[in-house]
Amino acid sequence: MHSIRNTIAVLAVACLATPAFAATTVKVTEGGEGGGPMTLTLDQSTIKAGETTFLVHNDAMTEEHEMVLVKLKTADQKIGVDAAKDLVNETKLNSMGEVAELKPGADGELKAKLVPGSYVLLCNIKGHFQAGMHAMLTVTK
Ligand SMILES: [Cu+2]
Repeated sequence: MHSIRNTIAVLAVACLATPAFAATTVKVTEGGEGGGPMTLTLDQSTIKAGETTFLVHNDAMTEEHEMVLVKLKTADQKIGVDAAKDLVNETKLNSMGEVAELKPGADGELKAKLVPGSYVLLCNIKGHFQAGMHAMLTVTK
């Protein structure tokens, strides 16, 4: 597990040191245990368009989390929750990829080429969106 984390750190440093291949890195931290409040936070909420790497860390002790990247039609688009399943209805959303089922303490990575617009990052494990696991990301030109 540590070697994976070190590899990611080395890659991130390599990217920063090579302007010709400059890409934005967004650090995503997820946390919260079953039955309690949960969080999904970004180290920056506005970034420039282009190649973007999301480095996702599950900071929870016992709970699995995931991260789904969704492009919104408008900044105020409502995210529909299927109340019976306690899940976000992903079929109605423009998903651009995800980091699936991260074990507690684990790290994951998602790369995407982002155009200007509004995005939301969310965890769609049962009940987690409603417990607070969503964050907005604005991409500018
Ligand atoms: Cu979650």
